[in-house]
Amino acid sequence: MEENDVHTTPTSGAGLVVVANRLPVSLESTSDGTRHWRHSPGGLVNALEPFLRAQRGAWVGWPGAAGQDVPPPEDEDLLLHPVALTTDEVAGFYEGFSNGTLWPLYHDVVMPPEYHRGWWEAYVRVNRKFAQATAEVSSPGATVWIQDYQLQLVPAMLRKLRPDLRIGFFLHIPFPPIELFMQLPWRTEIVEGLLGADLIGFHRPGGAQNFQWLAGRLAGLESIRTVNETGGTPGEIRVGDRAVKTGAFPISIDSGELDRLARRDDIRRRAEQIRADLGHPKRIILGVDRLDYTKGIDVRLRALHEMLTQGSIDPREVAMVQIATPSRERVEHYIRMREDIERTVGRINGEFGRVGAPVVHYLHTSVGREELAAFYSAADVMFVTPLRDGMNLVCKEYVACRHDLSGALVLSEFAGAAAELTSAFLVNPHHLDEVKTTLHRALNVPADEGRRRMAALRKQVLTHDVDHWARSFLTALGVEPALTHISNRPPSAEHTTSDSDEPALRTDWALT
Ligand code: ADQ
Repeated sequence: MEENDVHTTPTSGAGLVVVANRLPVSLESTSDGTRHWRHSPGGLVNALEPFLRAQRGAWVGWPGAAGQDVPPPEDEDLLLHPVALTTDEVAGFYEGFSNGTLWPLYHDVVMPPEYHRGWWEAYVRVNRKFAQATAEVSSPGATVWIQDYQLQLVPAMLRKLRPDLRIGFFLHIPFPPIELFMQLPWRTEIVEGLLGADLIGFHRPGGAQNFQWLAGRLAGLESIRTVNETGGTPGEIRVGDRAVKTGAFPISIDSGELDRLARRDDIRRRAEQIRADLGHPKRIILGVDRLDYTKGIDVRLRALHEMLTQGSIDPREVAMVQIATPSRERVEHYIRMREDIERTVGRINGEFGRVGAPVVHYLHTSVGREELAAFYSAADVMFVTPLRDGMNLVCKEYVACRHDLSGALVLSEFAGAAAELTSAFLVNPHHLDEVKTTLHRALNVPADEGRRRMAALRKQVLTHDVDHWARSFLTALGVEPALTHISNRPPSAEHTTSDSDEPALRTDWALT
């Protein structure tokens, strides 16, 4: 046992604790040198903050700026517990091991992962900091829910410090194929780190299956039950006298909130304005992503370029909008990718645009929820082509905004969401000709077929929202559903009368 592992159980603290790389607030500096906290909304924050507040829970995370040790904002319903990181730790743990090793390795080595001992050491050190911070804020017997690939060692470290806790872990990115995971020099340490949890959740059953196999191979552990590919049966691994559960919990969005937003008059007017600003093209194609090489933005642009060149798309009739949030701007792969994408946009507009009428409208920015809902409402085709994606929330957001059943979704088979959204125009993003023919089909889909597909997609997205995800996970972890602040919205007529004959993917094994 390491010296740092000695810990005493506090007599007070929070009964429900979320641990994530980032806090739901970030510390920002203004030009005059003053620093202030800003709420940073996002899928995870929207999903977890309401019921954490209802429980007067705690959130442990990094405030997003190196070397800052500023007390967090006072909040009587939610204890914010910052984990301060040094500049070296940000470089080694975050930019290095998390985003230079694990991110590409877990995304099918779309870019080559780099393996550096110094990055690994920083990852271990920072995971220990998170485990210690969590041990300090958790009440006796508390439930702790650890999020994502940056914190895979925290479950075992925390269990050593606080064996009284109930620990859940959820991985938001894909768990890789076995032969890729086996590349990792620290593969056994990662598997053993995760096995400190009582429940390990993945988006897809395949991730849970791979993990179970690896637990046998690398940690010599026996699986009591294996995961069923339909997601219907959870797996269990025997670790000493504990049983570690694994299973699939596909994450989702607050679909009800987006549905209501898209129905609002001001959002509809804004969508009309967007169409007008684009020159009333016959068809608008939309891409919305973090600027990340896994998202396949280059695939979209290449397909569009070839279609324009071959004449299968008329540049006077079609406009594409690509909204790309700046992301990981100090990491080398991201710097080069941004240059490539912007060069391709320039090339397409140079060859096919006219004065005042570019074909591709590229916005390197983040937009607010209302503006995003207006863009989703304005777009005829949502173009989602990741080479690999754990889930992909953008495609679900688009569907939630299409209450009039118009619009078409082109979706990569390599997004976790493809398993649920089977009525989308599914496509292999590695096959450029297929991407082109699929985009063509989506742009020209007959109205009846389009409505039928969208109705089926909406049925899935509106009935499997983020509350459903959180409740499924916590129930499987053994937390009473009543403890969670889950809305009991009655399903709207539309949710129950879809004309789809697609069976919805069963995602709620934990409740049965
Ligand atoms: P991400 O890789 O960030 O998430 P995604 O699931 O698509 O990918 O979520 C992105 C979120 O950011 C969406 O809510 C989207 O609306 C928002 N967003 C993207 N671009 C934006 C822009 N320009 N302006 C405003 N908002 C923008 C990781 C995994 C995913 C997994 C999620 C949740 O990589 O596979 O679905 O976590 O588990």
